[in-house]
Amino acid sequence: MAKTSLIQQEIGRPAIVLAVAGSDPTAGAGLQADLKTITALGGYGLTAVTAITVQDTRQVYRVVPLPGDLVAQQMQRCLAELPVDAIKLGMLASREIVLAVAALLTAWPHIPVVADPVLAGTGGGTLLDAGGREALLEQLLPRITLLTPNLPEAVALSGLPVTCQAEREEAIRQLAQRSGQAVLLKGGHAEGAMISDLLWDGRQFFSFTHARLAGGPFHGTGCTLAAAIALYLAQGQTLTAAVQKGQQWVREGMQGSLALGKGQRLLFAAGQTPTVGESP
Ligand code: PXL
Repeated sequence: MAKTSLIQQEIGRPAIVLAVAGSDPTAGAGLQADLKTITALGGYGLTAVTAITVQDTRQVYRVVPLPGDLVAQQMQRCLAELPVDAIKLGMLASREIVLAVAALLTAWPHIPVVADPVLAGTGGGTLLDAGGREALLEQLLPRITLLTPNLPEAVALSGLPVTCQAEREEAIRQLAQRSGQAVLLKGGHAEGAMISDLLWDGRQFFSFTHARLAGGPFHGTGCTLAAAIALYLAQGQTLTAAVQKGQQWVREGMQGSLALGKGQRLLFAAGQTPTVGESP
């Protein structure tokens, strides 16, 4: 069970995170991963669905975005009634949804927003159209507290290469200029036994290096990380602590992950690994 958080001790309720994301029927990524993470870490998760995906652990077969105003309405009702401490944005699917979310967020300027700029699934499939990318850069980024691109997403969004540390810092600076705030560039897509994630907190760079875990590919690591960081920020942690603790949570999920299907492994929280028989 998660320890009682600072906010829970101070105001007598769990931290509340509003997750805005697509539905993934395997529950390894998307809204389901967000909700599982927020709950497991002692928070209360609210959800606004952006799209329905059809997928298994091997690939994405279909994506149906919901109307932008429907997404914004779901968020609006939650934000107007409940004391939301942080917002996590995942797959936004279409330009229309990006614009609706960006417009809505201007009415809630003080809530931290962690955005995972989901462009494609681990198993392929376009999860944000080209018009959506442009809207994300121009309309949504200025309202983001922390953007968490992986290397391909950083290239697609910044238009810059990210093969070495200096290039990565430059791409982060470019994106940070637009968001005005923090960027966590996840290095897992590069080759090598060590993975280096680079955080720009708005003032300086922090490098987090960890050994690559064998046994991938893993499904939903990006969603899980962003949801965990949002939850830790909601609980009152500093940005660097939230990132470090979020990385630890994803690592535990990867270490306990299960090959339940025929494709990517599904994260499973350590400590909950089945005790009967061997995990598959
Ligand atoms: O991991 C990116 C992602 C985000 N959101 C949804 C997804 C995926 C990947 O498949 O399905 C709904």
